[in-house]
Amino acid sequence: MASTGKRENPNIGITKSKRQKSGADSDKIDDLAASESVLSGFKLKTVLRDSAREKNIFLHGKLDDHEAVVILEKTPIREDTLSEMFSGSRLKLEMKNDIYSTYQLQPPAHLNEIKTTVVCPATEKHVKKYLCQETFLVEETGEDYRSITLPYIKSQSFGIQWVYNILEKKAEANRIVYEDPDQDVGFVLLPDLKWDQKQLDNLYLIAIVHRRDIKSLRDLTAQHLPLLRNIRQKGEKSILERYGVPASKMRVYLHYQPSYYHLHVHFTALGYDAPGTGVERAHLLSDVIQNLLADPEYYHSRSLSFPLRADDSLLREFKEAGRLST
Ligand code: M7G
Repeated sequence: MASTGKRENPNIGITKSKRQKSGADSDKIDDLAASESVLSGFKLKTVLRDSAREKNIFLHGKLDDHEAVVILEKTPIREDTLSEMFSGSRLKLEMKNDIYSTYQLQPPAHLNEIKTTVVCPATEKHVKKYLCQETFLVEETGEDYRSITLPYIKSQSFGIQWVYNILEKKAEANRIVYEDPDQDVGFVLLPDLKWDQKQLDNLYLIAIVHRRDIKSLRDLTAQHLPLLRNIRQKGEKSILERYGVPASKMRVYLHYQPSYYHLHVHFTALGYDAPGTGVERAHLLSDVIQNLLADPEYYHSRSLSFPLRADDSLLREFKEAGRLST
């Protein structure tokens, strides 16, 4: 994995005044202390997906009688922890042969943490999202969007209460990296759920717009150019200032289809193979801006391709409308 910079711990440099300004103390939902034993009652039903290479596992089960998805993920080893790792760990020899030997290294607990994400209560859609499945590419015309996709997302999409909680400072207020409060071109920039902020190699932030009337890329027209340019300029500047990562080391893009229909932009480290960066789903913000400059209605009229999972009901809608080539 390519390194994005030398500052290994991005939390360094977050000043107390910045934390206070973002309203951390008034945050009620982020009650971290109360969550310590939250997983002790988890009852596993199925393993949705696991990967030895990515060192993660996605589980579906029950937590206090609610459906729950739990994601466990081993995090990368940080260079700035190596000396403590070598001096403070137990080393158990597994085998030795000539010049070769392998060990089990047992580091202190705080260097051996597992990033854990809990979705509870989880909907059936959450469970399906993480289930490993065959996917199919759909080519959606502007007309398909209006007649098939739009009615579907109005009835079926994931809730976006978490987005409103962020915009209203009811959750994650202490994690905000930058905010432009303007209700037209403003946004909130903060670490994505997927990033533990322990190292820059897998840097992942999202910019969530204050406007509530833009569902996705499909709604964008030239009138949104000031908003998009603002996100790009101020997002890149804030990430440079906070983490020391320049724009040339970042991938800034939108997903189509997104999971959550409230406009947001992904900022990921260029060297990080983040989920959803393939050409069938990611649209670079710089390309989006260029396309809208060339044609103000580009995203209303153009066909856009995206993958859908085998059991996605939107796929069924496209099939029933005869819009899926087999
Ligand atoms: P997307 O393109 O709508 O869907 O991106 P995807 O999840 O299929 O990529 C939404 C982004 O928001 C993803 O990168 C999520 O990891 C992130 N995200 C989702 N939730 C529920 C939260 C949350 O509660 N807090 C934060 N900070 N990020 C979230």
